[in-house]
Amino acid sequence: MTTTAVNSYKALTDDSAIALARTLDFFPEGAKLESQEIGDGNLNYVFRITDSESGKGLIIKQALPYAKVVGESWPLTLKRATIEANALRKHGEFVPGLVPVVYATDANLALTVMEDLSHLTIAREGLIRGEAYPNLSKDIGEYLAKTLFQTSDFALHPFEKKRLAAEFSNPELCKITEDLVFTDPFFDFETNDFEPELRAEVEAIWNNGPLKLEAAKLKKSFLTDAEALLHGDLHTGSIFASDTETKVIDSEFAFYGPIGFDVGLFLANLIAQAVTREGEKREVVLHHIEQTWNVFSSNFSELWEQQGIEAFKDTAGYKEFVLEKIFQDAIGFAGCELIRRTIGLAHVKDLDSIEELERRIALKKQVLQTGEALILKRKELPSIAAVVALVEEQSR
Ligand code: SR1
Ligand code: MG
Repeated sequence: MTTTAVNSYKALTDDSAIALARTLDFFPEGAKLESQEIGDGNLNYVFRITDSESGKGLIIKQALPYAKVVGESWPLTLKRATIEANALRKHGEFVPGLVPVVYATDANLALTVMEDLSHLTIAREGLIRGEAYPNLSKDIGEYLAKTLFQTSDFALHPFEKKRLAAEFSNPELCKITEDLVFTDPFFDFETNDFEPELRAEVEAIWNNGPLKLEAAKLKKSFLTDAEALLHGDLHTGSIFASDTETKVIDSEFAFYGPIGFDVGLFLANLIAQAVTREGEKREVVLHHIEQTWNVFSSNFSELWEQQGIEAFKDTAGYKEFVLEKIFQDAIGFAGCELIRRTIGLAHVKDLDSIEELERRIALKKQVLQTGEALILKRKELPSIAAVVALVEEQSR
């Protein structure tokens, strides 16, 4: 299947989603099709179409012309559907087993038709229920290394890299991140959302000059460091998982940005999960944090040695310099993500679903402190083990 026929934009319903699915060369003629809207994200509708006899299914994702999380008062480009489909396809060239197959797209209807992954669970949901997902960090470490290295100047001809950077120009979605991750939580802006019990800690952030200076530097890196084609929103809600499989979805925020951003977002969301756990179950997530970085850096290093095209690739210390920058950026971005997921517009269920107020507030204060420490100490932390030790220190 390729691009479907030209249509003008109209929000899909269950009936029109089924009608559209029938036009694709996927289900047998006359199949009894059912549709269910299963989207639980902030921005889109997601229809699962299934053949009730065979159980075979596909997903039709439609971008809405506004952000669902806020409503029609926040208009949002439909071009993000094309960005998402093209990013899935581009990343799929390097990690075919770790992203869904895209069957068809329609730019006018802002649709992406893709592989049904309903046999898997959104990693955030499973992790909240206490799942371990033994392959998660190995798979995401590999996903990060391969997608980011192969779309960078270390692997691509400069003309091709700049062509891709132009193709994936994504100003509106980047603006969401620039505001919600890097700006609003550091000021008294009305998009912020936090419990009154956190006001003293939040005001301390707004008044912390050295912290704001480091946040400004990280924002500048996000704005200007066009290093690789990022996923752009790699939190645990953008990943489907089981004990044996991992698939990265939802790449509508894709753009050319700093490599450490994808790494840091994933690490932050693991940290936000780890703090809610105790004992062995916590160890599992702490191990995922270490393993993500270790698998990423060893795969990236191997790709550098075997496939790197940079003239300076064998210059002593250059690879180490590049990996050190990625590490420090990742830790700083992780700090920003932890702060915004606690006091900004879009929270994480890992923390918000804790019913007991006293425990929820205590953990949120801890997450804020961890976020601040990661931002401020990112250049002093010598290893991922030191990051895990810092997370543990904040829990005491
Ligand atoms: C208005 S969108 C809010 C958040 O949801 C997305 O998944 C991104 O993380 C964004 O910051
Ligand atoms: Mg998303």
